[in-house]
Amino acid sequence: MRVQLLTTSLLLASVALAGCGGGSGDGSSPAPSASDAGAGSSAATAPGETGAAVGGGAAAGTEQAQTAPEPEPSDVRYVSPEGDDGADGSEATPWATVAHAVASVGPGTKIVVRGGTWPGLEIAAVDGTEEAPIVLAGEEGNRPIFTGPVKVSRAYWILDGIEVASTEPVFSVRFTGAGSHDNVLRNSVVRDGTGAAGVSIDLDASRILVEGNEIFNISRGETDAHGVVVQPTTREVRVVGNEIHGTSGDSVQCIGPGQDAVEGAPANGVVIEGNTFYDTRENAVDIKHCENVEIRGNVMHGFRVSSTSNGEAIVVHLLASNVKVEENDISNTSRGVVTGRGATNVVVRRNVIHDMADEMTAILFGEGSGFSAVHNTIVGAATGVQALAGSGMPAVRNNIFESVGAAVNGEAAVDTNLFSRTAATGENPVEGEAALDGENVPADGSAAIDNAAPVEEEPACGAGPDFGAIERC
Ligand SMILES: [Ca+2]
Ligand SMILES: [Ca+2]
Repeated sequence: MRVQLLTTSLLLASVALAGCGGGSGDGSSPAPSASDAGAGSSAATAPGETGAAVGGGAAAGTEQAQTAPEPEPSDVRYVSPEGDDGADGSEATPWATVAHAVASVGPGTKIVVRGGTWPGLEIAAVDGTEEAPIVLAGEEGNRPIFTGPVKVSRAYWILDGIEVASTEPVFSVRFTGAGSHDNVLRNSVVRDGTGAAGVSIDLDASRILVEGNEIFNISRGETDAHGVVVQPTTREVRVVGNEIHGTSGDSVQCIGPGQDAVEGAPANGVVIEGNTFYDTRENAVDIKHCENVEIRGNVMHGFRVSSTSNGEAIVVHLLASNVKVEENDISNTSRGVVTGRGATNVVVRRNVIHDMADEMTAILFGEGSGFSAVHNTIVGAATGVQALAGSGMPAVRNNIFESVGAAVNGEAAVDTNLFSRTAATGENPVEGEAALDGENVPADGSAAIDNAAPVEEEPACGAGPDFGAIERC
């Protein structure tokens, strides 16, 4: 039995889980496997060269990497539409082109790009260093707009406060190649793309942080295009605190080798945390053959069945392995979290899945192994957990089922859940009012409080652990 400790927590103070499964769910006919039909079809095809395989030893980094305090720049240079590349790039006599600037500076330099429109850009000449990254910053309050794609193939670059509005049918922002590592895209806007993704991390790129951006209107019509795509052979990619919406595919997709992408090792160590995803034509997060993935603390809403998707907020499938789906808030979607098609070791824990569109299925386990649904709060769904044939008897424990038509369908190890306005099932059921407030937090007197199955190693507030996603203190 797996016992996992929560590393970060956006929703709760102290938490606990585990215990052992037992019992069984009530059988019912399986629903069609969540297929995300055509998932990745013509999705994130990495153009050009074929990436060499990388020994994927890196584990999913959770909270380290590029978050150390940033050194002050040792030099600041300027680029202005009124500048001159023959000048010195000082504030008084700025350069004229960004291309000249990015090829001319060294480690520790901050390049400030004045407002205006600029052509696409390749950062291919100079590396920063860990102690002295190179910053390409938009002018504050007057953000420069790049009307062509921005491609980064060197290391230790920070793109900060720019806008990329390329309508060329290629990735709008691309971190590519083994030389592209320890790079950051932050506080920026990527919009109006017509390529396979707004942002691509591909071909051996590593330690890339995409943070605090708005990425939207990335569309190829009825063909999928994603906000961010993480491709095979990459390592340690973090997508944190972004708002990604209005794509014709997913907000974030991690695509596997051979899945309409390059061959090589699967992407390894992907963290998708604290983002807001909504209103895409497919999914919020689509994880295919990638390894060591954490999807945590995101808010997701507004996903519907389309010609290439079953309307899942999160789909983990196609040989994805070691995936944690934790502490997300998922609503107004046809399906909440779906695993299957050979996925292994997927923990669905402490999510609040509520107000389902069409009152459909909150959590669906398809073919695969090592699945569990623990400490989730499921409110207002036709089906809480569906376990299809071949899903390996997933553990279903310490969840709240509130106003759910059928708590568990299929073959699952159901033990100790709270059933509120929901027919009880499984071993050791607890029946009572969850008394959830407007934020789906149990109110005083809730039957959820202190009544869940005790768990070794993990602390709980009060007399015992609470059912559902949130441990009240
Ligand atoms: Ca998808
Ligand atoms: Ca408690």
